[in-house]
Amino acid sequence: ATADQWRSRSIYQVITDRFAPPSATAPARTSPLPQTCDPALQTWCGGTWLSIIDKLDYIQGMGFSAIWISPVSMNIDVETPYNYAYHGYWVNDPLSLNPRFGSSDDLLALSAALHSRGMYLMVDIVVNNVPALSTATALSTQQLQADGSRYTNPAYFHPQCWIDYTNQTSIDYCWLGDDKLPLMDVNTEHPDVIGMLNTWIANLTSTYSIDGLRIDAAKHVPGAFWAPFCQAAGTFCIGEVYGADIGYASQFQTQKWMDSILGYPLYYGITAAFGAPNGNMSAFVDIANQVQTAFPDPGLLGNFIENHDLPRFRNVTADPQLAYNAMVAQFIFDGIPIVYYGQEQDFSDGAADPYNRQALWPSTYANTSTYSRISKLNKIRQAVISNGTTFGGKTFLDSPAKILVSTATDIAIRKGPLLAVLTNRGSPNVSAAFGVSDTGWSSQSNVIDILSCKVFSVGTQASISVSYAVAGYGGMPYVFISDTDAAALGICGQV
Ligand code: ABC
Repeated sequence: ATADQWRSRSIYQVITDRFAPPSATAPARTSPLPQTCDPALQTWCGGTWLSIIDKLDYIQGMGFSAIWISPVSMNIDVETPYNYAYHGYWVNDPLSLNPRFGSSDDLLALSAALHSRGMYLMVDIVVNNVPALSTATALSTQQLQADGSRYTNPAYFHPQCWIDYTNQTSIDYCWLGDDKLPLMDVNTEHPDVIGMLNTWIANLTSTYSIDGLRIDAAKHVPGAFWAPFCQAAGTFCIGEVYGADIGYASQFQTQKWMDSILGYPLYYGITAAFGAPNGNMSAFVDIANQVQTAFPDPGLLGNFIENHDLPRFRNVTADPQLAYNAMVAQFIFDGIPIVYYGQEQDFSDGAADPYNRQALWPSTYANTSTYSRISKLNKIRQAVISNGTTFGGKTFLDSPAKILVSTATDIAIRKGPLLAVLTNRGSPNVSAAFGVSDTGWSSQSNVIDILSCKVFSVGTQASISVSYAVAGYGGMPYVFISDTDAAALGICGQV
C-alpha cells in the first residue's frame, strides 16, 4: 500500500512469539511448549502466524486497521549469551522464512485473513546486521558458513568496530550488538548485496501481499541505500530511527530515503510531559513544534508510547490517568497511531527488554478499561476521517495539530474538528480548573467531550473550561467536538 493509504490507518504491534498461543490443533513449532512464558528466560513461548489469526477479532475489536509483526526471516536457532531468538531480530538468512513462526502457507493465511477484514499487514525487516555466533572479529568464509549466514563472502560485511554514537560514519559502518553477541554490519554498498536485497524484498512483498515494512535499525545503513530498496518493495516504508535528534531524524523524509519513520521524537515529548505527575509539558510543546517544522510530512510518522525496546508506559508511571492523557496525545497528534500489544492490558512489568515482552495470553484478552479507551480513540479518529468532518474547511488529516495554549500542567491541542484538553496533574482530584479561550466554536454553542459523552457549553470569548475537582474526574483527558459533528458521527448516540 502507498504512504497515502497508510495515513488513515492505526497499527497494533505484536511480537509474534508472544501475542497468542498456538491452538490445540496447530502444528507445534516449539517443543515442548512452556507451561508459562517467563520473559526473563528469553526463549520461545510458541506464538505463530496462525495463532495471530485466532485473535484478530481482539485486535479489530479495538479498532485497529493494521498489524505490525516480528521479522519473518530465518534466525539463528541456537543458544546465545542472550539465549534464544524468540524476538526474530537475529536474522541469518533473509531469503528463508522462520520455521518457528510457521510455513509459507501460514504466512499467506495470515495475510489473507487480514485482507479479508480490510486490514493491512506490516512486516518488520532486518537488513542492517547478521548475528555472529563465533566472536571472531576477522571474518572468514568458514566462520560465516558455520554461523549459518546466507552471506558467506566476508566482503559482504563491514570490518569489525563497535559503534561510537557521536559519529555518523561509525553508526553507519560499525557493528550493533556487543562482544557476547556481535551483530555483523552488512555492507549495503556492495552491488551483490544491494542486488540480492532488492530482489528479495520485491519477492517478499509480492508473494505475501505485504502492505508495509517497518525497517529495523534504519539509521545504521547509509541513507542512499533506502530509496531504491523501498522502490523495489513497492510499498510503504517506515524506519526505526531510535533517538531524540529531530534534525537528524527528519532527513529520512527530507532526503526522501523512505516515506516515514517511527515517532521517537514525539515519544520523548510525550513521556517528558505525561510520564510523571507535573512532568515537563514545555518539552512536549517544543518537540511537537520542532517535529512539525522539520518533517515535510508529519502525518506519516508512527506515534507510539511504548514498544519492545522501551519500558512499558505503565512502568514509567503507574498512574492510569497520565497514561490515558499520553494515549490521547498519541492519537491526536499528526501521525499514525501505533499501540504495542499489552498496552491495552496495562502491562507494567518491564523497565526494558526482555521484561517488556510478556506473553499476552495470561491476560485472557480481557476487555479492560484501557482496551475500551483505545477502541474509543480509534473509533473517533476513524469516524472523523471517514465522515470527512471538517473544521475551518479542512479535514482531520489535512489539519496540522495546533497547540492553542499550554501551561506547566495543561495543554489544548486542536486537530481539525477535535480539540483535546490534556493534563499531567495525575489521578487525584484537585481543586483546579483549566480554561481554553478562542476555541473556534461560537459562544453559547454546545460541544461534547466525546470521551465521556458529557455536554459542555462554550462561554464568552469562545472558551471552554474543565474542572479537575470532580471526584473520579481528576486528571482526565477531554476530546471536544461540536454537538452537530458529534451527532453526525453517532459516537455518543443522540446528543
Ligand atoms: C539483547 C538481549 C537484551 C540485552 C541486549 C544487550 O542484547 O535480548 O536483553 O540487554 C534485538 C533484540 C534484542 C537484543 C538485540 C541485540 O537484538 O530485540 O532483544 O538485545 O542482540 C532495533 C530493534 C531491536 C533489535 C535490534 C537489533 C535493533 O528494535 O529490538 O534488538 O536487530 C540501538 C539501535 C536500534 C535498536 C536498539 C535496540 O539499539 O539504533 O536500531 N533497535 C541510543 C542510540 C540508539 C540505540 C539506543 C539503545 O541507544 O542513539 O541508536 O538504539 O542502545 C535517548 C537518546 C537516544 C538513545 C536513548 C537510549 O536515549 O536520544 O539517542 O539511544 O535520550
